[in-house]
Amino acid sequence: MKYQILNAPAVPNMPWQETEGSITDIPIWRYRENPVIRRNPLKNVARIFNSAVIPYEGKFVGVFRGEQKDGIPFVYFGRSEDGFYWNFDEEKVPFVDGNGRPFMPAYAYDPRLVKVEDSYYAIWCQDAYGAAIGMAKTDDFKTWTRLENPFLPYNRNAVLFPRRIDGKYMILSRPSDSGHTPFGDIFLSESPDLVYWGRHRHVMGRSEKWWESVKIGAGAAPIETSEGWLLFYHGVTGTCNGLVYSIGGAILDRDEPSKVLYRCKTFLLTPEEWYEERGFVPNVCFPCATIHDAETGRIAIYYGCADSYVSLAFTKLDLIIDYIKENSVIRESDSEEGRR
Ligand code: BMA
Repeated sequence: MKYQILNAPAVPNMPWQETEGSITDIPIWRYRENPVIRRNPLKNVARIFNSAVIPYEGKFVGVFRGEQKDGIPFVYFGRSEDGFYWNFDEEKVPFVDGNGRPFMPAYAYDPRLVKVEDSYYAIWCQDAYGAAIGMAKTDDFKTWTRLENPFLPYNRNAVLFPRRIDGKYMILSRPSDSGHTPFGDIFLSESPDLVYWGRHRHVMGRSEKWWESVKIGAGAAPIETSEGWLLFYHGVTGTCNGLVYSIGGAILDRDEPSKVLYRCKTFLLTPEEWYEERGFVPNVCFPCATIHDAETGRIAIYYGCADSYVSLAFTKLDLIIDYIKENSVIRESDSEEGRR
C-alpha cells in the first residue's frame, strides 16, 4: 500500500465486496445486496438508519438509530458476526447516570460509537432544551453511563476522535438550530477529561460547491492515516424539492485537525439507488461509521439511506486518498487554524 492506516487493528473478517469491473470515476462502490437493514427490523421499530458500528472481539457491535412506531427516535444496540446481518436488542439502550440510576433522554438519534483507549463512547443528538449532544461511556456494552453533555444547545453531528491528540480528547461537532438547520460548519473542540470542552476551532464550512452549499456535518469517526485524518462527512444541498444529503471526503492534519489538508470538491457518493432516493425522507446518504482493515486498506462505509435503511459502500485507502488529493480544493477558512 502507498498509504497506511495508523493506530487501528487489522480486521481480516470485515464486511467486503470487490467492485464489479474497473473504476473509472469516483472510487467508491455500493454493496450489491444493499440495504443491509430493511424496514420494521424490530418489534417496536419502523426504521433503522444513521447508525454506527465497530469491530469487537472478532465480531461487530453497533448503536442504531431506531425510529419507534410512535415516530420518536432512540438508540438500540446490535451485534453481528459478519457486519452485514444484524441482531438487535428489543429494548432501548438503558442509559444510566453516574450512580447507576436510569437516565434516559427524551429521544436520541444519529448515534456514533468510538473506541478510545479501553472504553467505548456513544455520542448522539438528544433534547436538552433543544437539539444537543449526549454522550455515554461503556466498557462492556451492558452498562452505559451518561457523561455530561459536551456542548450547550443547539448542536448536532458530534464525532469523537479515536485517540487523544497531545493528551486531549478531540470532538467534531456542528452547532445548529433546533429545527432542520439551514446552515452549518464543522468545528473541533478538545477536552482533558471528557467533561470540560474548549479551545473551539473552526474546521471547515459549507462551500460554494453546490452539493454541500447549505450545511455539512461530521460523519464517521476520522480514520488516522499516514496522510492525516481521513474524514467522511455529509454535505447538503437545497433543491426545489427539499434537501439532498451526499457523502464528502476530507483529510485533516494529524496533529492539528482543525487544519484541512485536502478537501474533495466533488461528492463521493450521492443518492442514486432506490433505497437512497426513496423513503421516509428521500435523497439522503448519511455516513455514521466505517470499518477499516489496517492490513489491506479496505474501508466499509456504513450510511443511512433516505431515513429508512442502512447500507454499505466500499473503498480502499490508496484509491480514496488519491482521489481526494487529486480533486482537492482548499479555502483559507479550511487551511487556517480556525481561531478568530
Ligand atoms: C438531519 C438529521 C438526520 C437526517 C437528515 C435528513 O437533520 O435529522 O438524522 O437523516 O436530517 O432527514
